Amino acid sequence: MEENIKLMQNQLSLQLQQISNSKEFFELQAKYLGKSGEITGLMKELGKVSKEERPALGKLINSFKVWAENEFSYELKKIGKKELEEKYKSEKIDISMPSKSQKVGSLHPITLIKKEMIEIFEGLGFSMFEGPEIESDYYNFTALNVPKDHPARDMQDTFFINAEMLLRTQTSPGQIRVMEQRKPPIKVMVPGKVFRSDDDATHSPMFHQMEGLVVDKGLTVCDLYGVLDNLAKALFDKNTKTRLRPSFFPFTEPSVEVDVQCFNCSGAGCKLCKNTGWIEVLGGGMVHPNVLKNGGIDPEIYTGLALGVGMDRIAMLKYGIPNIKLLFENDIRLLKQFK
Ligand code: 2U9
Repeated sequence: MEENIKLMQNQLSLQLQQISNSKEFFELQAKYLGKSGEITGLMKELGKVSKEERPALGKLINSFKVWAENEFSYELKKIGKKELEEKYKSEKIDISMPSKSQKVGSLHPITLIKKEMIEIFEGLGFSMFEGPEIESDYYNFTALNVPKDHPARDMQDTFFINAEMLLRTQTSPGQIRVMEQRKPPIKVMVPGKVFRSDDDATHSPMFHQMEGLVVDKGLTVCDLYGVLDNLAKALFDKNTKTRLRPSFFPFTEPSVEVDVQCFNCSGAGCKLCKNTGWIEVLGGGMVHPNVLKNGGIDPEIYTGLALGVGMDRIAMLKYGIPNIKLLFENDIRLLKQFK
């Protein structure tokens, strides 16, 4: 048996030198040190030898096993290092190769218009306020001089959550909150999502508004016109002609709607302006004294001007989008046109 062990050791020594990859290494390791490997086999045979021989032989097998384990561990390190070097060599990066082009996303048309409007309002000295999308009946209607029996409160127009809470139908409740919190002079823009039960090619149950409010001493309709005209010119073209038409909103008196001369036909009349030469883009007015009072501001001392604009409508007009639903379908064919 002693002879056998020596032979086995010489054989293993030779075989270890011949190993060229980790697959061969693990095969050889299993052959000797595995559960049914050669060295394990020697241990089993030990049971067959006489009691006298057993201790010395056991010691020999054990030291052979320790030697083999050391050799294998040394060899594994060598093989691992060699294979890693080969891997690095084969995976060398050629920095002169052209890189793979990365697909770059684009901003949504509503985001583009919102950013543009924020910049325009900032340029006119407005700061930004964002109110909650879930509002109380008080902030959305009562404080804005919309009486209890006004048609705007109708279930058909408003998404009520319960008798007291609803999804805001305009961003105006935000301006009431601003008036409650700050003293004039106030100059604030309130952008955000609004909700109305309305659904056709130009109306969506969720759309986006930007509203503005200015409260100070001595503001008049001239200031209102100045802000509206500046805004329309900044949004469309600096030479855009604007006109005001009288209108009605419960929260402003007087109230106006703002048209711009059709940018498609320069006023001659076309399909876009329905042959009128004008396109409605904004609404506005002088803040109703009741609304100022509800915001904690004395209408005998201060006056206010306010305006509202549908950002979806502006995006549709500016980018020639025929149906509002196209803005909310996330169709990549539309979105990638805004790179
Ligand atoms: C306060 C006082 C007055 C906001 C105003 C409009 C006129 C307006 C429409 C534009 C298109 C709504 O999205 S739209 O359909 N808005 O015409 N909005 S005045 O007036 C306010 C707001 C807050 C405290």
